[in-house]
Amino acid sequence: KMFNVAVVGATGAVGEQIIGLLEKRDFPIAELKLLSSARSAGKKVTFKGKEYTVEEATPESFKGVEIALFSAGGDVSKALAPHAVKHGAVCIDNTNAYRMDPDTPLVVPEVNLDKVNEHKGIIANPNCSTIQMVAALKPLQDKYGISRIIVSTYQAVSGAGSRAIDEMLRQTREVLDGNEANPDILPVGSLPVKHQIAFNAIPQIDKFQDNGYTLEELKMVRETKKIMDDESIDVTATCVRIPVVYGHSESVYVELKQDYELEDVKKLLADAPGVVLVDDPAGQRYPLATDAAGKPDVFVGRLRRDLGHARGLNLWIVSDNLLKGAAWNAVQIAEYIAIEKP
Ligand code: 11C
Repeated sequence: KMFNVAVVGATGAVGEQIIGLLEKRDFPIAELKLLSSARSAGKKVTFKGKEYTVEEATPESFKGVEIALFSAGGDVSKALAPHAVKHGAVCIDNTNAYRMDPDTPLVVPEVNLDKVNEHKGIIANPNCSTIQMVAALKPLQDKYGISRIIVSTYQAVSGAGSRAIDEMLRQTREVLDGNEANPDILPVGSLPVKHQIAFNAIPQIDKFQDNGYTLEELKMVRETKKIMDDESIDVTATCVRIPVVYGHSESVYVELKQDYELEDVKKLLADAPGVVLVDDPAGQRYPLATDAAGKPDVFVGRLRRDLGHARGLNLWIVSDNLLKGAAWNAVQIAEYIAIEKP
């Protein structure tokens, strides 16, 4: 069977990757609609050698659409996904709009693919920094149980969109030319205070909440519990933006519920779906954002036992935030719906 597919946010950093993956994976598409906000409507996008004109997304755009992939921001998903559902489409939403809605499955295929079958029209794709962490930790949860996670992230600017990439590159040139860097977008486009990202580390991703955490940090806490289906896991996160273009890196400390042997954990992760173990201290080999960029996998290394807590384990987890962190996870779900679902 072939499907009528819509991509909402077709000109964005994630939308571009989704379109590239649909082409590369030869997704069974009958008709493709490329949609965007009014601002980007009219732009041309090539898919399988054919030029498409991006149209403004409206409630009526979804007539006849069977699978809709949304990545145009939470407000667009809130406004339009219900219309797409009314027209009979299954929506895979890359935004924060529906993730914590109890009626909406929050899916990382390597962790909880079965939840897709419970959808009521919308399936949420988790936040990029959450996806790569839970994909790597799931085998440990299954074998040993996890009581606690402490994560610090080193996140690429592409997570804040293509304009943030441009800003980082521009500021780098400004500083190298001996000029002042002009912050314009980061850390949060809609807030008045801006900070330099070139040659810097900004400990703020998204807006601060009343409890002193940023929304990005709370996404990691809440989404991890929901995807791993265990409210009892203690999760604490510190999310930091660094001047890397593609690939989020994470220092993750986990406390397991049962004793473990390091060699068993290595074997478990080496065999885990979607995970690549790169852990060779003698050869100075470990996951790097520059190696992960452009690849669909989650890379894990620097495995070592905590020096104080016998069931504590440290890991370094890296993945391309636009691929497994967003577009690839969404297309995996779409492929399940279109091709594999019983
Ligand atoms: C970032 N994680 O790196 C964000 C981008 O909720 O899907 C993804 C935001 C989201 O800035």
